[in-house]
Amino acid sequence: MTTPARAAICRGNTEPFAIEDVELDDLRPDELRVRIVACGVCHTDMAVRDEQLPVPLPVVLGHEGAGIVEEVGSAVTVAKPGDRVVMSFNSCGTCPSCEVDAPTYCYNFFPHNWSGTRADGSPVMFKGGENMNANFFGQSSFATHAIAHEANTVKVPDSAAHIPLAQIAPIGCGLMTGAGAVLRSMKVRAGMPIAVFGAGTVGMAAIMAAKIAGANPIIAVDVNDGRLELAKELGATHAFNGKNDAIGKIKELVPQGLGYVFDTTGINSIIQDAWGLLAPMGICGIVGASDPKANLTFNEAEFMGGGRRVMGILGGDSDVGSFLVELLDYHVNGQFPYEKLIGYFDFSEINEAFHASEDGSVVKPVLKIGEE
Ligand code: CXF
Ligand code: ZN
Repeated sequence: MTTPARAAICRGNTEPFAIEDVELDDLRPDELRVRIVACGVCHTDMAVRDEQLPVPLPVVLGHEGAGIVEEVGSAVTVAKPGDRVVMSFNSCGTCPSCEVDAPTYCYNFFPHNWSGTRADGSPVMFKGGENMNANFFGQSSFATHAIAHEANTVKVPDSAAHIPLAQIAPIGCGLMTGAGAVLRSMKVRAGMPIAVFGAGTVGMAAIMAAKIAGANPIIAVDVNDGRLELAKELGATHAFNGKNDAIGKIKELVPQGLGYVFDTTGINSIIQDAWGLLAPMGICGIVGASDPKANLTFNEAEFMGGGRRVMGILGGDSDVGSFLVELLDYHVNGQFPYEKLIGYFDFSEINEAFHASEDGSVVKPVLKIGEE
């Protein structure tokens, strides 16, 4: 017997999202049905809407969901009915990357996250009896209810019981990516200088994490002065506008070079300028969505000679479960104050929430979908 739900259907960028009736499939052993309380909006949702990623349309998006578990399959151990949970991306659990707790590099990422169905091709959602593409990032949380999986569900720890789920929801994607890039991928060392290019959700999370790691100085670069002010509130010791010779100013501030540069812009010229700032053994982390046809060039001798590294990063090398709990601990302690990035919208305002992200007026829109 299917479960009725309401979901925001994405039919591409020529039509607004429309909230319509759908039905969820019965649960498989490793699945949970979650009543969604809130879901963050991420640029990856926009990339799918704009058909820049190979996700079939129409589809139910949303991959930063949080809610209350209603029912679990027979093999689920991560949570039980009534638990508060937050969801992230899905993974197979058995490939060589998953085996070493690196699920962001899951060999089977596409079928588990972007195929519109379960990995075995079966639908998780129907609309008027017809199959509907869903299971986006193993959730599709722009809906009143979602089917999630053992691998992408995290029980909210009791230490965060007082934090509203609407505030917890966005932790499973961009925030995790920026913080994980600093703490897990690049393993930023205390006392070392870092520059973060782009002060969106990922860049801001990287700045907060750089402060946690004890990096110094922490330099934020963006073209929006408002964002630079916020970056300073969150931990940046210096903030330079990219339109005003930020590279020259960084060279002046740290003449010996930077231990780390982190690019969230995906813009070739910025990445090339950024890695030109690296000190010996410096690491350039790249995470921005770039033009798939773009290639970077670099001077081989400069890289090899100084032991410099370029590191492609997905999802901040998060292992999902323990890293999200660690980030929630930092949040509860006030060391990861990402609530300053959030603007809340009602579910019915989903189109306004997307506009607010795109015009830059809100760093992290969060849709409030149901009661806690
Ligand atoms: C993802 C990319 C793959 C790992 C987790 C995060 N980005 C989503 O927007
Ligand atoms: Zn995302």
